[in-house]
Amino acid sequence: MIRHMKRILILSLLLISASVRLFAQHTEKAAWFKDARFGMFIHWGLYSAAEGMWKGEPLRYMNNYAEWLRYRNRVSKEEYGTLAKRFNWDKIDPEQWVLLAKEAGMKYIIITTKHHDGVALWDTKVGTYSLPKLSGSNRDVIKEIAAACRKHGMKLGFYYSHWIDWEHPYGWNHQQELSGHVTDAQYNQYWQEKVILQLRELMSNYGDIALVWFDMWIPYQKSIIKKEQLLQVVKLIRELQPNCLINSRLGLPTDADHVDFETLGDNQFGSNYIAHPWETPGTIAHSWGYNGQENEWKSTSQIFQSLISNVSLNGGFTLNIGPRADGTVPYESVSRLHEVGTWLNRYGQGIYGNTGLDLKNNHFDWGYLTTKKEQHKTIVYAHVFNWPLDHKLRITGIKSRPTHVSLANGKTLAPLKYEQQLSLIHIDLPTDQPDHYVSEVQLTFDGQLELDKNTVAESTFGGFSLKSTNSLNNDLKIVRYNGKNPTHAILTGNTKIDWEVTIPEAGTYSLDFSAHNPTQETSTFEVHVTGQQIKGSFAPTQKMVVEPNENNYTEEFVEKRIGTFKFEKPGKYIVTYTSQQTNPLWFNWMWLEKSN
Ligand code: FHN
Repeated sequence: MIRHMKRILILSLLLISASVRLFAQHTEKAAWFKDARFGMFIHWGLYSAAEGMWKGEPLRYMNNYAEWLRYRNRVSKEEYGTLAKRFNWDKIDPEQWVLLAKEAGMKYIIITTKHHDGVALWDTKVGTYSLPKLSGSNRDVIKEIAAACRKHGMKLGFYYSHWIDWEHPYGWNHQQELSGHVTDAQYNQYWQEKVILQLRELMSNYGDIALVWFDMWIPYQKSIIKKEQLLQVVKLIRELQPNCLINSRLGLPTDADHVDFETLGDNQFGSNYIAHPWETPGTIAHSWGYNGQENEWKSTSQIFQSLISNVSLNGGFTLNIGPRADGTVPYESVSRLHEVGTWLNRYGQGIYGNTGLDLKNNHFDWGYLTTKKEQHKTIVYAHVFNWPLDHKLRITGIKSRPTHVSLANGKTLAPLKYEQQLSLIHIDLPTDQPDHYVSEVQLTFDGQLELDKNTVAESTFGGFSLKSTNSLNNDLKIVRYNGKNPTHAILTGNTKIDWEVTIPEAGTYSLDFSAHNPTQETSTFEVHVTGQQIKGSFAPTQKMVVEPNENNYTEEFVEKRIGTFKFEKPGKYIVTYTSQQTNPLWFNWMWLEKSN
């Protein structure tokens, strides 16, 4: 019996160490991806030539994705194929895309080798529905971009639409929900005679491929795809390109075994620190493929927000452009990419190879922190979007003492004065910010950083906002009004919420309370800190009018001063809220601020 148990123990240890090794291998494999942080997505295909318009009619329905034109506007396969004649091969030069990505400071490119329309951009031997065959040209843009990437030291990834294919009679097509499904056997026919054979070509004939980017945004269990089919794809890629990364939109979770990095939703940016490799695919406009009617170009500062906020949560950003059918990239994209590239050239040291600090989400109201190790030092970069009017940058959450703090102006660094009180750092800034988009303050530390993960961040101008999102209770149910910004937690029954606050100076601090009370009765509660107690009460609140004459009302959150606390000395304190509510109270925040 004991021998049997020993054997089981040894076996499990072997298994654990094998999977740890496997995970380590995969993490190593993805190391370049974690360092790169910024890449270019290119949506280019037959749809680029339609420019979001079919016979005078713009794209149908709510989603203006120009690459969906064939499906949305119900265009026949044959007519759609004629778009290939609009391609201007004299002008098309994929090397220009690679050079643009380089200028923009991007480290990899992902190009659509086959989008949902089923058209192969390369010279596939699987069928005749490919851009070279339909256009009658002998150009293989995938071969050309692969060569240009090699020439310019750019990693190359392939987008391949595995789940949806509107060309193959048995590929997936949303309409099948109404018109009757293809059978599993038919879908498998599509899989074996198109997906597998085409992926084999792509993995065999184009040199080293850094990643394959699949595109299914529902779990495979809810789709027609079978797990064995996905595993077949994984096996094929692992065999032919052992270093190639696979993204989670393959349809399997990020487990290092089958999937090497996670892809969030389109234009969905991180909301918390994720330890495994991940990225957001985002568009520079609304559409992915070129749309002549486009009017939703993202601003350069939005691009910085997207990139830097993701890096601060250990993620990356793959920014899409949609070139036209003559290969040119719209001016709106080029100008933005040049601006981003100019900034990255000056300040990229705080992006490439950086990760985030594992602090509370949305910690700072002025920008984001990123960090990287350099020999025995740790550098923290404060990316300041919102230059504080009082010229004091408040960084909360780092206990280690910086050896120096400086302001970057391109590659030059000017020392800055600072003070540190436990894990609160106050840095004196000059009146003017060096960069009109994002300025970078560098903090250098010897060795590893010691963090103070739980303490509430000090706001610009001082003061602490004790919210449902930065308490010590991770299980609070947080409500998001518009699906995005967290607003409140609905408190009922016995409630206790704690916050850790680092008080910089002794003195009296006032406490304001913001909530909505949807009931008819006044709610009561207590707030404690080091033997002091404030008893609070909160009367019913009303609705408020959002838009006049539209019967559009929302709950009114109001604030009131509920008392003061005396802190005898600076230091760390726990602020505790307690209540026994029979009726729900919609808690918003408490604001703690020095009053004298
Ligand atoms: O339907 C596609 C869309 O056209 C585009 O390719 C994006 C890129 O992430 N993926 C799908 C929608 O999520």
